[in-house]
Amino acid sequence: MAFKSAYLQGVYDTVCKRNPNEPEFLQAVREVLESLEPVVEKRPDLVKAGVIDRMVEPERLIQFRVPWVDDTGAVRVNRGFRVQFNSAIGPYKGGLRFHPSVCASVIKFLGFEQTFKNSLTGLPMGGGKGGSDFDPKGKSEGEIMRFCQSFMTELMKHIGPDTDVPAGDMGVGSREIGYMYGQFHRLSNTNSCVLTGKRISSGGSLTRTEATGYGLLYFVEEMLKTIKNDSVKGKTIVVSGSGNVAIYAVEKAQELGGKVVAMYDSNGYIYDKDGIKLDVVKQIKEVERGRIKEYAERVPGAEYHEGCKGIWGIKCDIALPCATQNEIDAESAQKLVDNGVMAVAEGANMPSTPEAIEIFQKNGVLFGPAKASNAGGVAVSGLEMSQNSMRYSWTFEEVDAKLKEIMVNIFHNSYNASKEFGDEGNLVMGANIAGFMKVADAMMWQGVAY
Ligand code: NDP
Ligand code: 2IT
Repeated sequence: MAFKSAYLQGVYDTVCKRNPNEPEFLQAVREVLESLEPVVEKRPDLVKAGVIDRMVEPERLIQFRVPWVDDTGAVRVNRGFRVQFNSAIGPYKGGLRFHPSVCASVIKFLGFEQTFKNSLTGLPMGGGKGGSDFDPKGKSEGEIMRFCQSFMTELMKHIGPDTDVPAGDMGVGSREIGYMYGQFHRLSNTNSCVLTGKRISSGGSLTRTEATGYGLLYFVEEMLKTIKNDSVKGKTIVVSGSGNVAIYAVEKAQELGGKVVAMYDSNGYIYDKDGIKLDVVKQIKEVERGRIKEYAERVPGAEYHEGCKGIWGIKCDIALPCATQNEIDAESAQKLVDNGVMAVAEGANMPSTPEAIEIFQKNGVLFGPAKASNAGGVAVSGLEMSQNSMRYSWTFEEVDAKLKEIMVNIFHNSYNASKEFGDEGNLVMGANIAGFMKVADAMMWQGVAY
């Protein structure tokens, strides 16, 4: 569909021309530009200053070779990336993803979205993202460590506590952050805050592990309360994925009285009508690094099904996609709607296709877009940076309270922006506009600096 504004159409056409074969990046840009239609009408000054034209072009994209030696002595080569998308409101900030699907398109869509997400947190963080097509699955501890060390040996030339502060994302958890931090620490002879998601003994923040999942549920609870005078309590919930975000989304959902009945990994899904036993999932995934199918072997009455898509056919009140991009397509969205889903909120980045989002919105399903609903992880990363600067640490309860306040504010700022710009309750539009405004303001104030 064409844009109403000829200016936005021109911006999008240029992005398409400059970034051929990058479908994920174009998808993320298109969604934001569509949300900005009412903004360009009201703010010709932003158009004149080329703010949007500048925002869709990354400030810097670094691509590098990552050589390492596997356990057989063979030399292996992977590709590393860091996109430094926008630093108008603070140092570049965003995770590192290790997954075979990583390419420039994926890293750029993530870095673009991160800019608006970080703005929504209210903390001074610009947008960045990075990673590698390295696949941690099936690698030994030694291989993971050598890869991480090689990756950081190059990445460290481009990052710093006031320049760019990476963290984890898919395939990068505490283990990988530790190996990268160790290498940076050794080569720089500093203990500066150059990564977040650190272990507590090395300057990490309490609640960072739980932050994205917990934050997602704080967002959902506030959305249900404000729009439907309802809550998570008593709701049947499906959560996709079984990694960091999914596990702590399940934990908080259960604490709030919800019943989570299904989860998956990239091989298949489990269904437990009595409610997922999270200690079993944690043991399999966090301790043993095993496969989700083992859950059904350990818990009587639980089922395992090969393949992922079937999970969206399970009847539920709330669906929380927490695995990967485009995991909910139109067909899956329609199934959820037909089964009476009332709310969908994104823990993963861009897990719903544009067609799926349209189906949710047309059918009155409350929809929390990733930029808003999964911002809790990076928010606590921001709080980790604050604590490191202060040489101080807050308690779990203190960080958790700040996280909750940030998520509640993100919901209301997004909701209020949707009202102000004429489409009350459209949180995709509201979050995009609310995130955009702060970055745009900073770019206007700083002149044509970037
Ligand atoms: P993890 O690596 O801990 O977990 C990823 C999960 O998603 C695994 O269960 C994985 O299964 C599954 N998965 C990956 N690819 C696919 C696929 N193609 N089909 C089905 N399942 C798949 O990552 P995180 O939990 O950290 O990240 C999950 C999502 O949340 C990502 O989109 C990430 O960008 C986003 N996110 C993460 C934040 C964080 O703080 N970690 C913050 C905000 C967003 P398998 O093990 O089989 O690969
Ligand atoms: O997508 C995300 O927001 C993250 N992976 C978290 C980034 C961070 O810097 O904590």
